[in-house]
Amino acid sequence: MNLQVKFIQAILVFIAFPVFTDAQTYAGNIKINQLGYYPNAPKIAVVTEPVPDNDFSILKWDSKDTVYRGRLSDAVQSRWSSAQTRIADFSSFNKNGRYVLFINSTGSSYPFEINDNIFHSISIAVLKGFYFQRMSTDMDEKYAGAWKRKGGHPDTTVFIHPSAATIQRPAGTKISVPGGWYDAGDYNKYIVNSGITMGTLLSAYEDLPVYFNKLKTNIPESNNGAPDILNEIVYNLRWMLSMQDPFDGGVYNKCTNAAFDKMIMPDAAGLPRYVVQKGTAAALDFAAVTAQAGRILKKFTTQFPGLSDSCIHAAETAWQWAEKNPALEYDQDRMNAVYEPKITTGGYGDKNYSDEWFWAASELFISAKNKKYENILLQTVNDSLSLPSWSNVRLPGYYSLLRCQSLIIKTKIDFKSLKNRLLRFADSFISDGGNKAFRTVMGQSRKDFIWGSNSVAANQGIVLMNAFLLTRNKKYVDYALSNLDYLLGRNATGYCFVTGFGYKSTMHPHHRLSIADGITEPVPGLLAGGPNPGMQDHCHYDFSEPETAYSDTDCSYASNEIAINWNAPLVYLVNAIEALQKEVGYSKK
Ligand code: G3I
Ligand code: 9MR
Repeated sequence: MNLQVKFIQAILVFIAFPVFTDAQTYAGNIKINQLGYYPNAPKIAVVTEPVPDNDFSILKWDSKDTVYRGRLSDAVQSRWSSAQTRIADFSSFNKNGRYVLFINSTGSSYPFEINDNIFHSISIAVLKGFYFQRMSTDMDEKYAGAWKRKGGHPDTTVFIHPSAATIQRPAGTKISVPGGWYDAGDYNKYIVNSGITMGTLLSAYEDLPVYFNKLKTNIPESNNGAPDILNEIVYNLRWMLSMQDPFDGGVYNKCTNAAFDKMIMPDAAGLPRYVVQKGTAAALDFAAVTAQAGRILKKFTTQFPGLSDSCIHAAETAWQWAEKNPALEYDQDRMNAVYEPKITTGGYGDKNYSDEWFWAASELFISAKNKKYENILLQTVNDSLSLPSWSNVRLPGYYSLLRCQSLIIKTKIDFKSLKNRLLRFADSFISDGGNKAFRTVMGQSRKDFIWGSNSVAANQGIVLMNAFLLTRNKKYVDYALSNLDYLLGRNATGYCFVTGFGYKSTMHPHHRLSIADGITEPVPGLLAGGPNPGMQDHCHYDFSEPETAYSDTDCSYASNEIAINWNAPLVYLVNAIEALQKEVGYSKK
């Protein structure tokens, strides 16, 4: 059976469960990774009080035979909700099979599996999620299954917005910027957010090329001899390249409607599209992505003739534009005070560019080896580290420099201190044991619960995986896995946040494609934003504490949208764990 068939079957199996099983037969207060565990990996479930018993057992799913007995820990008060939790640790049980966790007074958990390659299907699905986000193209049943659809937003006639007018391209000039991925639940495309997304996916490939060279996602390009992760990346890269003004090297912030589309399918949309004002963050993110893509694509000139060279050239000209415009903010309110039509779609406005300079200089230095970039790096290489997000891209630069040890040790950059700094940062997530109520790294701090909090969990996982790649110390993977467990169900909401997977799974994402397509199941392989006590959407939330403020409703864009910059770190995390399962001894073979 080929992978494509398996993938479709896997998706059908996972989404079939919520439909065919009675949710009442499972105890919702047992929070568990709803997919399962590798045989020799840590295995933890969390039970929320009240639980009168002190014991739990693991039963075979079909025969209900008891195969393992354990004791629940004492209760722990969660710091981010009223929940009190008790831990069920069955790490020492390592026999392959399908099981439930059972507690006398409470009942059975959702079924889960113990097996090698436990995250194989979801690893493919979250990367395939990007295919489903492609714009300007029809989705064939062969690739998209039930989610086949007509293309929309061709973006071959897009207007220069007055904020972006130049002598060569006055307001109203028509340009063509087709393709790319929809950013999120909306139908616009934003360079800044594409930046961090592409950097994360490109880094996944650079860190694990042997694994990704073999991974197929059943997309139209699948048999062209290039890895599918790169095929998917190139779909968005070609769009990004079209967002550079050939006359000056600057990069438009976004291609957008003036206002968000209604909840309609792409082929029903038809509002005018604009490219808006250029900006420093967009230019530097673009430079970083194209520099990184340029060096990776050097090995794939047969599949992508000329693309590698075009990328490096685009990176250098965008950098030169940024040198002339070192602090040009994209401030949508200020722009709207001056120009018509007013643009009310996502802003992704950023005022601090030191991280963008650092990231672009890192990628350009590695790809073009020019000393001038090294000098820029030396200025801020010792600045403190923080978790990546669309507006914070210092760490992606670090990851790339650390990946290129043989180059960096020949420079004035101190590789050892770079490495120690990353390791200290990784250790800061685990030094006091993380979030004790759920035994995850996620939730160590209140600040983890922001708009898109699930990407915080995934990005913490990437920091830890990078620490593993630098040290080969397995403990970092164990901690990264705890955050994957979080995303797949071991969290205070009890949701598996990836569409199409698990038993209690995100069903109503704020995602126009999923809302308008008339199919009950959402488009699969997409990560919901996650708990966000900000609740800026004013939708109905059953709970409002930091770790429970999640609303699985179409309405909730602040907790239940999906976005490319949230999916990308999950692609990295789950694929990296899957790729390294044997090396760290999780799987038996
Ligand atoms: O910077 C402050 C920080 O200092 C403070 O501690 C924190 C407390 O919540 O807030 C921080 O600002 C937040 C900012 O994101 C940076 O994380 C804002 O409150 C929050 O409203 C803002 O949310 C962004 C949201 O757009 C609204 O602008 C999300 O990060 C961003 O992912 C989201 O992106 C949208 C696009 O605009 C449109 N497309 C969909 C996409 C996903 O929802
Ligand atoms: O659908 C939009 C979503 O993609 C954005 O993340 C969000 C925040 O910018 O805005 C959503 O659009 C809403 C708009 O902001 C307010 N009116 C309702 C819109 C759709 O529910």
